[in-house]
Amino acid sequence: MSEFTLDAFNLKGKVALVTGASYGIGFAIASAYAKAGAQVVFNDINQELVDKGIAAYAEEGITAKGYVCDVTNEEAVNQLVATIEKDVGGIDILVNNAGIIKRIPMLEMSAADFRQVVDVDLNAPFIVAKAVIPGMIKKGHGKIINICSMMSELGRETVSAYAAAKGGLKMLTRNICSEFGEANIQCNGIGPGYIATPQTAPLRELQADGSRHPFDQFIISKTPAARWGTTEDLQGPAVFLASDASNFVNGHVLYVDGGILAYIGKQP
Ligand code: NAP
Ligand code: GCO
Repeated sequence: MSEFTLDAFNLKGKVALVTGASYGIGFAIASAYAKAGAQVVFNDINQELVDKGIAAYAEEGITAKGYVCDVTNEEAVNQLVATIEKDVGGIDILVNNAGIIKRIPMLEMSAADFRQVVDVDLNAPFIVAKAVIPGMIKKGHGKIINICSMMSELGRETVSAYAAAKGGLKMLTRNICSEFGEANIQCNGIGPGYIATPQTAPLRELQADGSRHPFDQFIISKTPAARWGTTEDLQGPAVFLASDASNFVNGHVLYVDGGILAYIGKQP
């Protein structure tokens, strides 16, 4: 048996594509990958965000390559992957992170809004994975990590489209595992709990009287850790799932939620 070393967790020589990674969770994961030795490439929806992202990575001492690409546009995604393969090399690690949410009561939500959320949060991970997998098969290995959610397991009012998409993303994760495990491609999910990013800022806004947002207080009561997660909380799990240390972990969603899914909630 070969001796275990911490080298199992390093990403030296690997090319990692993280979608929607100018800031937020994607930025934190990509930064951790760079610190673990990977060459980071990322995309975002417009040049302004990409430029801001490149500058933010540079402030961390990271030379990241950024590209403009709407992940819902299959032609643009195929072009993105071809450009990365030419500019940097074949992609070893893909994190499907780009995502949106629309918090609208179901009976007030238009079909167009529902479709837009599903397009970004579910159809796009399919499109990007489909573009990247052939190169991974040629390389003889690959890691795909889909950013799922508490809503891959739970519902709540106003997030019908998001929960449907993230539930589907959990099953897409299992299907990619099933279809490409033999090609030595591991596909897993990360299910963040409630993380303090721009996406959840509306749920944490202070009230006019200076009190905490009711939803903020609710999440604190539902989380054994009694706090919101930070993007840094996701870095170690993301490096683990991108590294050789997880080569026999496949089709799994790793919930990084401070214990929410295990807990009935603090008695009021
Ligand atoms: P965020 O702050 O909204 O960042 C999402 C990123 O994806 C943004 O840069 C966004 O660009 C980009 N994006 C959106 N649509 C895109 C498209 N069509 N093509 C390319 N890029 C696109 O979100 P976050 O909180 O960091 O979350 C990142 C991922 O984690 C999402 O999939 C989210 O569902 C998931 N998640 C978040 C939490 C949480 O509590 N924050 C918990 C569980 C899961 P724009 O700025 O232009 O929108
Ligand atoms: C919401 C939140 C959540 C988080 C995350 C939880 O409105 O309930 O935005 O959906 O974004 O997905 O894991």
